[in-house]
Amino acid sequence: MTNHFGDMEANSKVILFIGANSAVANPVGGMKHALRARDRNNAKIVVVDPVFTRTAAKADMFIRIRPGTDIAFVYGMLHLIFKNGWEDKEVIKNQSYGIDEIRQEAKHWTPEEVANVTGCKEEELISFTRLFATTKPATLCWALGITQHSVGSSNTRILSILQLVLGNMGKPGGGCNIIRGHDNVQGSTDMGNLADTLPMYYGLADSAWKHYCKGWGVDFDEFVKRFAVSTKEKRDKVGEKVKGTNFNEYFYHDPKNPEDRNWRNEKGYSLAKWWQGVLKEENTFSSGNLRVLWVQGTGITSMAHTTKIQEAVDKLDMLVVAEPFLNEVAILSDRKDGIYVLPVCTQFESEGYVTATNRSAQWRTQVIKPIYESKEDQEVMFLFAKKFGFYDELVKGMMLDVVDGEIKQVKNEFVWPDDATDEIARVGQSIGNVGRTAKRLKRHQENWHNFDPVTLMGRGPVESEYYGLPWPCWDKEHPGSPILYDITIPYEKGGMGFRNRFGLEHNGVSQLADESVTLAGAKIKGGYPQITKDNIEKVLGITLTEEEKTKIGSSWSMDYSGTILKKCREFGITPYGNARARAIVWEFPDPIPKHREPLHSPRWDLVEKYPTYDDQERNFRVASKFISEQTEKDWSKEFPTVMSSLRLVNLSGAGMIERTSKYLASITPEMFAHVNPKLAANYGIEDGAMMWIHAPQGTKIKVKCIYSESVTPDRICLPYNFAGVMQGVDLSSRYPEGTKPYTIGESSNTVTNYGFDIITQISEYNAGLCRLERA
Ligand SMILES: Nc1nc2c(c(=O)[nH]1)N[C@H]1C(S)=C(S)[C@@H](COP(=O)(O)OP(=O)(O)OC[C@H]3O[C@@H](n4cnc5c(=O)[nH]c(N)nc54)[C@H](O)[C@@H]3O)O[C@H]1N2
Ligand SMILES: Nc1nc2c(c(=O)[nH]1)N[C@H]1C(S)=C(S)[C@@H](COP(=O)(O)OP(=O)(O)OC[C@H]3O[C@@H](n4cnc5c(=O)[nH]c(N)nc54)[C@H](O)[C@@H]3O)O[C@H]1N2
Ligand SMILES: [Mo]
Repeated sequence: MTNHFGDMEANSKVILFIGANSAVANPVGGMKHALRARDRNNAKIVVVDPVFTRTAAKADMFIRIRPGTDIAFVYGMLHLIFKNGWEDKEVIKNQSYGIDEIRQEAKHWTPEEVANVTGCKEEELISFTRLFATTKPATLCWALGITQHSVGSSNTRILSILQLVLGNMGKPGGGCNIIRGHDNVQGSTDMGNLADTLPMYYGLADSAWKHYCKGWGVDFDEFVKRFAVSTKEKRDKVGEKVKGTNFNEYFYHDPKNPEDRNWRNEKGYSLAKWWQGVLKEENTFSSGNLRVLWVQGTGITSMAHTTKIQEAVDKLDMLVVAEPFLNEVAILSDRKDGIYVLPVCTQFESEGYVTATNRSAQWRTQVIKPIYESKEDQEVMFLFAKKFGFYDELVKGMMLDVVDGEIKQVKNEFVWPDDATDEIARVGQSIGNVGRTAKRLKRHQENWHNFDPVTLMGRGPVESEYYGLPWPCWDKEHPGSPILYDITIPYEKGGMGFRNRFGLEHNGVSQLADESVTLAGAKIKGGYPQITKDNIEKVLGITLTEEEKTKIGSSWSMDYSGTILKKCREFGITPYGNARARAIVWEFPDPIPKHREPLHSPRWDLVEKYPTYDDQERNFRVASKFISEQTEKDWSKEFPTVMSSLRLVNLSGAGMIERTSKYLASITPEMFAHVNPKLAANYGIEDGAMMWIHAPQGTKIKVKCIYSESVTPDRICLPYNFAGVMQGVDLSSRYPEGTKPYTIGESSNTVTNYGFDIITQISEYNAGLCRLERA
């Protein structure tokens, strides 16, 4: 999220919800502030969605598009923007790279072609584009309707490009407001609960491991022995350079010899496809089968392909579930041993900070001590580390600090969670986390009443700091950055240009901002590169002392000495550079976003014109099918109906927590799907009757048909918050005594179609196909 909800409320003149149903999913966050923006500023609210949602019911304009066609829709907007000269020519010339290619692609997307592909009306596209492009500032909000597709990552890029082209980036009331899902989902991403990077997006290269080892106070050469390592000599001799899908990522390995790999530098299995590592039925890249699954805080039945998950759970050596509620993955299998359920306490029984969708941190105090035999999450991890002999190394980082520009051990005991917070601040330089110390965050908690909820600005004891120190918060004096990429305010108030992350030039074009683009108050004029040990003297025109030279880290994000940050503060510049935003991601399969039909498309006539990607030999640790799946046959003949996900106000995620509440459960006592009466009539299914939903992979679920005009007759939508019934079979008897929730039902993820985003591997939850049958 580049901006924040208070900013949207105070400054936005148009608010687009695209692929977000905030009235249901974020009523207090996104929705309330949007409605207030309308009250305060007469802001217009527009919804672009395949379904007439509750958010749409509150909107000034609703445009219905077919699931999976957002790229076509946005190019249609760009087509009109360029044609009418509504683009921000200064931003394009001085702060962007690759917009010419976008302009070229946009030429193809005439209103006529957009209407053909997306199903919207030409007049809707035209009138909405005029409103969005000519009213400033305009903001857009997206969520899962954008990301949960095989083209999810391209979807997010084209929306960012739209805002760049219109000059809405870095402006109050503008930006891209991605309404993140769970409580602390931004924080958990920052903390690297991901298979492809160390915390704070450092990646997995050895430079990242070395940075962490330093911050943890452990020896790198010793540490890497925990991984299977091949010798460099061996690698260079037989190794082959294989291009990964992420930035600058290359693996050296002998493809024929899985033992000969440096596993620490390679992505693990993703949550979406870990089961492939157990079943090994498709190509996987690992030295053996996955044998143990440890689950701590994710529902699993909320993931796609529950029948595959079921098979995998059957085959595992061991499944561990460490959670406050019984995770229903534990009852998928009827195995009698090898499943361990560890009771973990809830957030109310623990302390620490969470990070909100706008990058603000919030400290939370323990309300009560953990009840019964439950333990806090970190305690479970500590016991694990003790058992496996690395407890000392695990906790050492909490007893270190920077003394005279070097990391040193400063005490022999740690205080949880304060010292963990300070360790995260010290190590997390890449997102500007250095200023987010426990002391400051606790002070913010004590001063809630002293912050303005609209500007986030503090007064009194928190004078001139933004609430929760939204990152980047470069150092311990920095106030945090409420709006990303705002160059009109100085460094010390949270200003910044675009980050220089992808080199100095590409195809002979400088990637730095034009000389006319200077951060307010900065002593360095125009664009400049990210600051490193090698360039600091030249860029800043200074000479470092010998002591500074020995202590300085290799770059701004790996400099425990703090030298780079200190010098940058003196010059009023951000350490990460002042660059151009790139519209071309040259490492990706689609350097500029392209519309590609879903793997199972209801429009066979468009598959040839807009085919999906080539099959992917490897992403994370597995192969994925794309074109071979898409063109196997015209799936829509047998499965004519599009299927997408729906969220419910009373249930959340895998739904176990709420379904164990009598009152919440009673609101939706059964699993169901919303079906247009016309579609249901074709199959003779009455309102409230049971029906089967069949999926292309041969799976089926039995759910209640609920008539709804919110969906058109070509599509249905269904909630994903149930489990406990599998393809018509009731699994009630498998719940340990006293753990069965008030309601159980089929998981929609039993019929979620095959399909994964080419970069992130998120599942295609929103544009699959199905067939209905009266039960
Ligand atoms: N009560 C409740 N609140 C929740 C949750 C919950 O389970 N229950 N979950 C939380 C979580 S984890 C998250 S991530 C957020 C998610 O928040 P949202 O993403 O707002 O929730 P969804 O209902 O998935 O909304 C996605 C919208 O995208 C639409 N859509 C589907 N396909 C497409 C498409 O191709 N293009 C476009 N433009 N739209 C499409 C859907 O019809 C739907 O209206 O909600 C959070 N809040
Ligand atoms: N078909 C379909 N599938 C989807 C989606 C969709 O739109 N459609 N949305 C996807 C999205 S965006 C998401 S985020 C996921 C959400 O799905 P999940 O990640 O499964 O979400 P929850 O059910 O909230 O899972 C939280 C789990 O954590 C446990 N828990 C709660 N608090 C704590 C704690 O303090 N410590 C520990 N250790 N455990 C705790 C709970 O018992 C619960 O089992 O679902 C995804 N799946
Ligand atoms: Mo989510």
